[in-house]
Formats: sequence, C-alpha cells, structure tokens
Amino acid sequence: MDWKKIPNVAMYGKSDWSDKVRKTPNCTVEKAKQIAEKDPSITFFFFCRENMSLGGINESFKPGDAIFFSGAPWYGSAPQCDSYEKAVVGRKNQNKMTDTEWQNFKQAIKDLKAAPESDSSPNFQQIVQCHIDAMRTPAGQKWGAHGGINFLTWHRAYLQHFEARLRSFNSAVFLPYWDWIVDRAIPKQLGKTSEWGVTRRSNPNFSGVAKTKDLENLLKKTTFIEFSEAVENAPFHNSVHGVVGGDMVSAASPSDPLFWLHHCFIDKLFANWQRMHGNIKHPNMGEVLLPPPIITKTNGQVWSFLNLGYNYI
Ligand SMILES: [Cu+2]
Repeated sequence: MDWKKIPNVAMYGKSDWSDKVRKTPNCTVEKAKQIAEKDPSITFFFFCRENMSLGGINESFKPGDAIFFSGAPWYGSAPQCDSYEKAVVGRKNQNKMTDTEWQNFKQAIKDLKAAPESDSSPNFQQIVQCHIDAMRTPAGQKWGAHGGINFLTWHRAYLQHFEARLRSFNSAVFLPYWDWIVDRAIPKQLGKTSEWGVTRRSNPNFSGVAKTKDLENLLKKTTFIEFSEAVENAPFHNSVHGVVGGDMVSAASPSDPLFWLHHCFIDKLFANWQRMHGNIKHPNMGEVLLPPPIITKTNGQVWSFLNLGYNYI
C-alpha cells in the first residue's frame, strides 16, 4: 500500500476529533502503517517524534504515540509530528511515471474504448456522453457540474468512476495528474493525437496558464465558493482546456485522455486546499450527484478523497 507523508503536521487541536479511532503508545511508523492497513476505517494517522501538547484538545502526546483517524484531516503545523495518509490508489505525477505505468494506463483506456456498451458498466463513449449531457442538456445543466458549486465534487466523482473502470481491466492502473504549473507542455506520452482520434491546437501557448504565484493565492481562498470559482476559471481549469484546444474545448473533452490528467490535477489542488481548510464543508453536503450509474454519491460522500480510497503520492 502507498502512503503519503506530510511532515510537521498533526490533526488540528481545535478541530472535531470525533473521527479519532485510537491512540497507540510506544509505536513505530512501520507498526502504525500495519495497524492502519488492517483497519479499513482508518484513513490517516499522525506520529509523534517529540513531546507535544495541543491547544484545544486536553491531551498531551509522547514520542512514539500514533493517533489514528477515519475521515478527512485538518492539519495544523506541529514540528513534533508527521502525518501519514493511506492511499489504496496512489495517483502520481505523470512526469514521474515509469514506461510500464504509461503502458498500463494507455492500454486500459483502449480496453475501455473497446468494451461493449452497457447500462450498468458504461464504456468510454458512454462516459464521454455523460459529460456532454452535463454541459448540453437542460437536465444535465442542473447537475451543477460546470459554473456551479458542484464543479469540484461532480468531477471528483466522475474521475473516480473512470479510474475504477480502468482498474477493472488492470488493477495496477491509477489516474496520473498533469501539473501544468510546472510542466508547461503536453505530456509526450499522450502527444500523438491520431492514437486517440482527437484534435488539438498545433502550437499550444501556456503563457496565460497559472504560475506558482497564482497557485499560492488560490490556496489562500477561505471559502469553498471562492476557491471553486477561482480554480474553475482562468488562469486555472478553463485556461488549460483553451490552451490545448480542439476537442478539449468541446463538451466531448473527456474523449481526449489529457482531460483526465488535467482534471486530476484540479482535484489534487482541491485536495491540497482541503488539507489546509478542513473545517469547511460543501454548502450542500447531502445533495445526491447525478447521473447514475456513473455519478451516484452525495457531495458529502466525495468530500474526503481519503474515504474514496485514493491519494496523491
Ligand atoms: Cu467538465
């Protein structure tokens, strides 16, 4: 199992600790990982290297204490501790993927494309059609997937469905993300448009796409609505669709594999923001996202990426 280490943080003392599963003294990081891997309810733990007392919670912690939680973290800085998050599926930066990982990913997309149409296990074209419906039909526009408060949660559910379908062909597959703030070119391994039957602009110009400074400002947004609006529009989500061009600026954008890597990075930014603003919830946590069978969960059920069984490693 993959783990993501977040150095020098602990669960925020003044947050809701009702998700605490247990505390194990005299532990090691390795032992703590084993405990967490045996208990599916555990999504993360923090491990104390030094004595620590936290404001808000009336408890002190000793070196070797491992404190386990379910649900989503809300971190505060804690130089005495490190946090470790479980990842059943570890989503990686595309620029760190091995040749085999690329081959597996591309082959799984091809397998999904070749799969027959099915109402219970939609194939690639049916999954693309779901996005077209979300943008183009009056019923679909009510799902709030674009220009609305369900942009992040709807696409999180959409990506997870796609990833699960790819993993049904090869369980080693994960969704990669394309960090276009750092890598300002189309990933080479997906560069051949004829391989995917899609169109793109011939000379993409990334000058209008967000830079590190824009990202810093984005992560400082203090309300969900502000964050969601900012990340959906220029110079983030919308700009990258525009820069790639061709099918990526159409409602059928998911037909280009780049869509999934692009949205995976948007979801990673959402995940990063959530770690820093853990007390914030979606304005409508109970709303059921649509349409089944591709999108079935509520906003609340997709709020924690750790509960969904993946992490960015
Ligand atoms: Cu979309």
